[in-house]
Amino acid sequence: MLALVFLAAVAAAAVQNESLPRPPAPRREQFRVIYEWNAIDFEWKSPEDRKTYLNTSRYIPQNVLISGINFYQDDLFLTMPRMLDGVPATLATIPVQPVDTAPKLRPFPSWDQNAVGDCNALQFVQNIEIDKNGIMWILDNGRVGTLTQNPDAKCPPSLVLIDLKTGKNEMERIPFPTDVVNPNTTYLNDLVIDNRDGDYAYITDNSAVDPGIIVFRRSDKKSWKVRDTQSMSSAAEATFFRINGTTVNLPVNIDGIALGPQYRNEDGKVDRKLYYCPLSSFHLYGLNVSVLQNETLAQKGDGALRPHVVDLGTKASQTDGMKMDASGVLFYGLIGNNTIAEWNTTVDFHIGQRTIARDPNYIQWVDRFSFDSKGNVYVVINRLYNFVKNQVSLNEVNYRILKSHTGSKSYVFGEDLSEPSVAPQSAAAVPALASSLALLALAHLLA
Ligand SMILES: *[C@@H]1O[C@H](CO)[C@@H](O)[C@H](O)[C@H]1NC(C)=O
Ligand SMILES: *[C@@H]1O[C@H](CO)[C@@H](O)[C@H](O)[C@H]1NC(C)=O
Ligand SMILES: *[C@@H]1O[C@H](CO)[C@@H](O)[C@H](O)[C@H]1NC(C)=O
Ligand SMILES: *[C@@H]1O[C@H](CO)[C@@H](O)[C@H](O)[C@H]1NC(C)=O
Ligand SMILES: *[C@@H]1O[C@H](CO)[C@@H](O)[C@H](O)[C@H]1NC(C)=O
Ligand SMILES: *[C@@H]1O[C@H](CO)[C@@H](O)[C@H](O)[C@H]1NC(C)=O
Ligand SMILES: CC(=O)N[C@H]1CO[C@H](CO)[C@@H](O)[C@@H]1O
Repeated sequence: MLALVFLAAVAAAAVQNESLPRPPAPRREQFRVIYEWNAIDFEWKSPEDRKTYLNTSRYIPQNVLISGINFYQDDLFLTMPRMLDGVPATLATIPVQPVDTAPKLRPFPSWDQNAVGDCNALQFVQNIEIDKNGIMWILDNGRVGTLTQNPDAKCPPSLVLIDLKTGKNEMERIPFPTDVVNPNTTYLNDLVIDNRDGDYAYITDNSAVDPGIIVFRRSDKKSWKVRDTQSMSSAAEATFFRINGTTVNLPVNIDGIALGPQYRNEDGKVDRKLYYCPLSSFHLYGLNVSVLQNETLAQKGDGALRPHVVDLGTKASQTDGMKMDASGVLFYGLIGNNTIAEWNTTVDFHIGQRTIARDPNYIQWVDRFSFDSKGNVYVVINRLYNFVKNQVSLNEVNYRILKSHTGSKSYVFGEDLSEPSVAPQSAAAVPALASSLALLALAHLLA
């Protein structure tokens, strides 16, 4: 019998300033906890295997952190970046119909294809994306132990593609050229896929020394990197994270990334907006994707992107992962506020942000979001602050997946010109209001 766990939160937004137009408040179902784990365990080949892995420190339970999440049909995928030693698999799947609130993870595509040091296998996966054609795009950093004294660039940083439609789960590995992606310093963090004009991936590289967005075009497997120091670097004002009684100082560069629906610009050309933010920043930035697709910009070096970047405004706190739905609504976390928020991109960012869930006990570091095909949004909560401080306690719940029905589907299905027909908001000269967060009523329900 499945014990579904509680949770809650709410947001009936009172319109505080009648002179500012606001969209009707969408009715949001409450978030529920559908999975929760103290520690991540796996479906082992045999009980002896588990013992051996434990015995040889190839499985250290407190070092396995869930980060990314994605759906394909009835499969749910999770990523476990190998920031520390003892992470036996970096990509895995769990059943979508939960029979257990803490299911064991099945390595994907297989145990062998998660072997550390085998460059035909996956090494370090922080995030994946699944496009509208059923292709899984896996970001493999190649370098493991990023939080240890001795990070080890075992294999070339690569994109790994799997055509999930075939059911064969064959991996196509495409290493990045070292002049675009430095294997010793890169940190391939998150990506969005644009299935137009030959299939593009836009990837955040939150390298401490050379942050940027890597553009990859699948049709000719070319890649290039664009940089903008001002919008892609951590901001000194935002490196401290205070959450659940813990403070961490993390100066982390460009991290979360989201892609808006298609729109037609003034010249009649079709474009999309890309949104991103450094983890350690209160700002959200945007630019037109057509700019990224122009590889001559990468050759022009730092500064070339600057005129095209728009600072959309500030959020109440820092954001790790974020995700856009097909109609242009952005879902994101506000880490220091234990909050999940949304922004309808047709409304100015300064006034359009809303809290949809807030809970100090259940929302402790929002990492990544995903949509399934049934109109649900899922959120990974992973208490990353405990992980980086090496204070994970296996006596507490450390990882949760929350779910809410929003009726939306992923931005990967947003290549539909009927919505929205006008360009989404750029930064407008509206004075920054105190974020709507402070105005919202909260409720905590136990079911
Ligand atoms: C690992 O297993 C071997 C043999 O089974 C045993 O001798 C050794 O003590 C074990 N090591 C640890 C750390 O448990
Ligand atoms: C990465 O580090 C290794 C070992 O220090 C070095 O041999 C290699 O040239 C470096 N690669 C790049 C692209 O800097
Ligand atoms: C992005 O495209 C829109 C629509 O064409 C245009 O109004 C805007 O100026 C562009 N933004 C930048 C920063 O170039
Ligand atoms: C690409 O950018 C260059 C400037 O770096 C510009 O001259 C060129 O027109 C752009 N190409 C397209 C297709 O926008
Ligand atoms: C949200 O968190 C930030 C710190 O990240 C804090 O300064 C701010 O007061 C919080 N706002 C609310 C409404 O809780
Ligand atoms: C977003 O705002 C527009 C009005 O600006 C509204 O028509 C649309 O329904 C809103 N979308 C959602 C999901 O609330
Ligand atoms: C200081 C503080 O808020 N501690 C809380 C951290 O989270 C755990 C688990 O939810 C709570 O039990 C603590 O009270």
